[in-house]
Amino acid sequence: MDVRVEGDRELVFDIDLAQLGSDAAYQQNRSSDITEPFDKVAYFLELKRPGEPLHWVYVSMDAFTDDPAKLGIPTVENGVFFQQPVGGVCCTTNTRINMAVEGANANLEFWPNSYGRGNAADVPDASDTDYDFGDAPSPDRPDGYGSMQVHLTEQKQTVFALNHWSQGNKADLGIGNNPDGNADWTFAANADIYEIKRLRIFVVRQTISGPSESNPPSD
Ligand SMILES: [Ca+2]
Ligand SMILES: [Ca+2]
Repeated sequence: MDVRVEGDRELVFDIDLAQLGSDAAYQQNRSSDITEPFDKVAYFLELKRPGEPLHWVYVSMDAFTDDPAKLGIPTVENGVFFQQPVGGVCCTTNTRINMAVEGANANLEFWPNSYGRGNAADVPDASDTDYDFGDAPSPDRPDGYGSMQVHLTEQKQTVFALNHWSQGNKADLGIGNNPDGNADWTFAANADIYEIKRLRIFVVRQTISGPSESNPPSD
């Protein structure tokens, strides 16, 4: 596929997921340095298991907020809560998972709450009985399990999932649908299988029309 940078990309957060815990420390937090408006946002997750190549997924999408601070890991303190569709999604990965798309639709499940299996947001074709791309955050458990998931909606494909980050190396973490359990990695408790786990989050300003920004960072 045609992958090229269309526009100007600026780092907002750089997060070593090995450092996760009840107090998520970011290696870089530039959210207060982002002063110009942006059109797109992008998430770049790299995971490496011992003895295997580094795997990555890069997904960009139409900006769903104008506040860069709201692009980070959802907590009660930062008020990040997005349960909604997003458009203009481009996704590339070096895994074998088929999720290369341009201009697709995705849906976000970003919240700090615990959640149930019900398809509370009526995401098309999501399940009421499985943890998947349509689940139900619990209003009475706001400081709960936590979900940070991007899903390709029509493809029923988890792009990436980071759940239960307060558990640090027993957080749930994966690219694509989990082949061995809940598709959205709920209860996988597997973050410790990765020796490298790094999430970078960007804002992007598109400068030319055409295929959307879909090229991961090269460093
Ligand atoms: Ca569900
Ligand atoms: Ca889910």
